[in-house]
Amino acid sequence: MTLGRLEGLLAGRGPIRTVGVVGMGYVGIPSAALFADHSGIGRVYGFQRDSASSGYKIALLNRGESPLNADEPGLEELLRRVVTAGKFSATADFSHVASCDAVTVAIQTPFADAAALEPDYTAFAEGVAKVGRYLSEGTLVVIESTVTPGTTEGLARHLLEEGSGMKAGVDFALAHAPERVMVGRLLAHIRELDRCVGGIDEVSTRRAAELYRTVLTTGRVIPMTARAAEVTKTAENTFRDLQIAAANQLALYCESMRINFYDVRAGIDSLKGEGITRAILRPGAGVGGHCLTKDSYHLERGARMWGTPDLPPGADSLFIVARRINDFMPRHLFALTADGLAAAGVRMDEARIAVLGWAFIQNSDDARNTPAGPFVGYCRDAGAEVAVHDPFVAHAEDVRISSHLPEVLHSADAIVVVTAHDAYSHLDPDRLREFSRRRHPVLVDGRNVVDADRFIASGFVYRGIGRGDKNSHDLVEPRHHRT
Ligand code: SAJ
Repeated sequence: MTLGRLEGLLAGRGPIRTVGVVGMGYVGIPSAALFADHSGIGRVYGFQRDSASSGYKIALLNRGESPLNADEPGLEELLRRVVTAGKFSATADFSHVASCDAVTVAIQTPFADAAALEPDYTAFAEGVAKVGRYLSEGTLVVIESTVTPGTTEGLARHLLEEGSGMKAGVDFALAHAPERVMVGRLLAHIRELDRCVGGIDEVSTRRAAELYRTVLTTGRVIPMTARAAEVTKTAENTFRDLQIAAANQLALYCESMRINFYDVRAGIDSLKGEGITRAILRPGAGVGGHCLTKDSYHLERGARMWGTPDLPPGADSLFIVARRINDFMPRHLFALTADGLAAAGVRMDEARIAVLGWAFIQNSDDARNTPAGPFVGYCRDAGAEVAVHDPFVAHAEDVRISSHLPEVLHSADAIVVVTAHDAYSHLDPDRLREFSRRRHPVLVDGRNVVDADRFIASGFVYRGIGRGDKNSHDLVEPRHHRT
């Protein structure tokens, strides 16, 4: 059997022994450390551009320390082990790519303008171009970043071929293996979650599968084409965003029909049995983070890059409508707040609003694309004064955040729960009313964390997302009230 040129080059290299990982972020660092910890791999380079914002990571990593601010079980010890063993080092010198049998690229791919489906590939393209410049024949390149379907065979392939003067699928192997890691569980997820591995051809898929088998424990390689892997990654987050949007829309319907969304949710959940599935997620103040807020746009852009899908004429994409519903929720939270203040007889432009939670997700300091941002903007645009509390997030652009709840609650006309931090799951209405010094403070529950009846009984004006059964309750005179 005559081996194709690429197969011959890979056979000539033998098993993968030297690996490069581009992008020392929350995906690249654990990935590089795990490759370095494998007995069959002799050397791993962590490539990191020496930029003002992240160049500091190079020295930190070479001391065996992690620059990630989240608590990642086992990562610091693993880094120390592989650095001490001389198997891993971080560097800004991309010329070491020339000695790598495999190079993975884990650089973020945000959207410059999501509505216009315009991603910002600046950092990604810079990193891939540097790999191309030093690429040697027979090397495997794997794109791990979440990208628009078609980017691996398109932009990435073009930059690698242009930089190296070589041809993908002939002189070097090229694949996409999207990351599925979640902060706080990075090492576990790289080892234990199944890994979709998609080559631009069979030979590339096989070589990429060989690379990831070195770090997988219970996770399996799921081979497919590069484009199928790109669609899998963007679609798995698109479907989560869709499920959240469906819960949000149903919650808005329940509010207008004066019923409790959570009764309906429990009712639907009771539908069990063979082959019956209903994923009723939770409505809320909005969808933040850097996965769900962008991956639907990558999928949409990819689908349109490959021609015009056969869809009902004039119908908006279900996935884009879902994004609009989720991005509408901070606006709805503002409408509930305005309605509550009106019921309490307080003008919005004279109101002091206490925002509970800045992080985009409970019990985390991650505030990327947080729904609290637009909500605070709407309040300020309407003339209200805003104070923000968060037990995990200390700083945010043009917002002062306090971790001292009584300070934030002082003289608050409205108290709005935006993030479901555990700190807000046992709020006591009488204490909150004392801190607020208002006879009828407003409590707006954006995450279904408070007991509506207790707050109403304590004299609060209550409003809650999905709580159509409580949002027009009568005002109760508090038993005792000290101003
Ligand atoms: N949210 C809701 N209702 C829900 C669930 C979430 O409003 O029922 C909101 C959250 O408050 C948050 C946003 O959506 O603002 C995103 O929450 P998330 O739980 O999806 O957390 P992410 O953004 O960190 O998503 C990541 C993704 N993981 C990767 O991309 C590797 C996603 O695929 C995972 O499903 C998710 O973690 C997870 O399940 O933890």
